[in-house]
Amino acid sequence: MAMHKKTIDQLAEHLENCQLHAKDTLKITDDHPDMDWKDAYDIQDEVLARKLRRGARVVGFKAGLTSHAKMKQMNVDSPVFGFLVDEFSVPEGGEVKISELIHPKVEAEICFITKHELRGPGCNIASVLAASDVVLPGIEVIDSRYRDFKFDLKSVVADNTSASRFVVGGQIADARSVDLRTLGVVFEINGEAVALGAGAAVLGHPAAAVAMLVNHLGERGQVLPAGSLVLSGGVTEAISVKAGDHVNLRIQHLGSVSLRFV
Ligand code: 0L1
Ligand code: MG
Repeated sequence: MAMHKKTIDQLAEHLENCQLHAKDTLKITDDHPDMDWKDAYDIQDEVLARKLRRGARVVGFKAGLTSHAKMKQMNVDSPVFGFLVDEFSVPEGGEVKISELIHPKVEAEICFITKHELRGPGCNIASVLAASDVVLPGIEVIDSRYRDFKFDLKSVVADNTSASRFVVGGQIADARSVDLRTLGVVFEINGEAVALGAGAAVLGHPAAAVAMLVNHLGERGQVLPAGSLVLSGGVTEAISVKAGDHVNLRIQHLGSVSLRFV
């Protein structure tokens, strides 16, 4: 169904208000069962447009649900894509206020910064590596606006794939100098290892998630600009957090990055 622009605007306003005021909602397909993928990404684009009108700056993009662990956890079978703006960014070792979120979870991610513009269709792992500058560790804080995480994928896309905060840091490495498939990942909460993984958990190679993002943008007539940060998706399942939790992500050869919930 091609939704009316007025409905798209209303749903974008509703979802963005839920994000800004940490209020949950029922999944939007309950009232709009015929919403299609284009409608869902159009709503996400309108959420972004609202932020840009208020002066936000796009700092990157994210691929989500790119590992089998995450797909199994959420009972879904395909990746989704979203945007990152400056208001989501947390400084390395910084604090995230639980009161500003609904039910946050953290994800361990291998992140890319691109050096050249990437354009789909036809983007693949090799084109991503050739256009990438560096890779580095990142923790994504996801916070679905849907009550009790009860949603379907189209509702998740409209809700900018649950994006809420992220931190990147650690020790950057040339994207071509490390084998991203075999990088070991240790995710710690309060000093205890809570999940382990390796880069290959993300679609066999984390650059494959970036290529899928680029091809998705290409279908919508968009490109991945040079200098973009891309979160390639959680290597392990997402972990719920509470006030007082200190989260640390260590990635082999890439150092560590952390944040604290207060
Ligand atoms: O970053 C992601 O893996 C997207 C997750 C979207 C669904 C969720 O809220 O778990
Ligand atoms: Mg993620």
